[in-house]
Amino acid sequence: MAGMAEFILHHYASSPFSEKVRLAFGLKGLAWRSVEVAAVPPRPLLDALTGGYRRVPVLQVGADVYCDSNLILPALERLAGGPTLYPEAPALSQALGFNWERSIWLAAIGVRVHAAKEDAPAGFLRDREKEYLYVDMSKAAMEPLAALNVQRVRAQLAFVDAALADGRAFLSGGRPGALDLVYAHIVWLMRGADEAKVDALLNLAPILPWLRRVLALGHGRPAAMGAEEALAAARATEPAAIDHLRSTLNGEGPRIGSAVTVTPDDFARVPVAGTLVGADEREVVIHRRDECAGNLHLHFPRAGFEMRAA
Ligand SMILES: N[C@@H](CCC(=O)N[C@@H](CS)C(=O)NCC(=O)O)C(=O)O
Repeated sequence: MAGMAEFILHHYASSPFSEKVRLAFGLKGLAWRSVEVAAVPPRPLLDALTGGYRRVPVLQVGADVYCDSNLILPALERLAGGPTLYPEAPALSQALGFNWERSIWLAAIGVRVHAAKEDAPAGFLRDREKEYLYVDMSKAAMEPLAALNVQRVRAQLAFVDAALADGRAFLSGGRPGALDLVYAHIVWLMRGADEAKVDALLNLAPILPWLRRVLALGHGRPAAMGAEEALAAARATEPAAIDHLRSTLNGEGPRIGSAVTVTPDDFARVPVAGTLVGADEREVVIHRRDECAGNLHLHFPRAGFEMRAA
């Protein structure tokens, strides 16, 4: 099953959460298939796999679809070989990563927009405001908060400065891990508009050697794949048996076999409908059947998502 199936990442180049996953491929030295999706929907072939989950990145392994980088990294750790993504305290690293991304996402976008010379294209701004961020990302709307956003980001990055001050190569010590990737991809996003400006604005000099080490992990070995081919790969196989969850569901909440929706609780709150086939305190798995892709298991993290009876 998964051991034989290829890792297929649906992503686009400028997506920071995708960059986190690409760096995880690099850290592990993995070969993978790269399906480039549009930065602005519609993405009908990806929707066929995800049931409408609207965000990127998405990892496909045969007929198993992993939504959200916060589940994709643990899934890679379980399914792939190579160096560990969690050289220290895996659960703490996941908790800290989750909270860092959550707490800083809007401010980081604000810094990026502030550093950019021009607005993003109108269609992009419209889509992100209506369907994803629920905030206007134009310079006109974001500029009034620029100084505050710099403060917010700077206050968090001070922890990174301090963590690296003893001369360690990576946040957890001598070996790179997921924690490095979650901090680095947000800094990568902000610097994307104008490196020199952002380096000065955020006083990044003390952490640039670390950032360069993390980005030098690279992306592993991607090979391009078409979206049609990815759909065919899902259709050609059945979802893997669910044997990795720690417990079955008990107590409150929908029962296995019942109809549910799973919805992000922050951005792009699009419900995905299916039949609950597995859940523990970390992950929920739903089954859905798609005309083109066949039987699918969709995997979501519990943190940051809401499961409800449909
Ligand atoms: N918590 C999610 C966040 C993903 C996310 O917000 N991705 C951005 C791109 S980096 C996105 O989907 N933007 C809207 C879009 O591309 O449709 C994860 O870790 O995967």
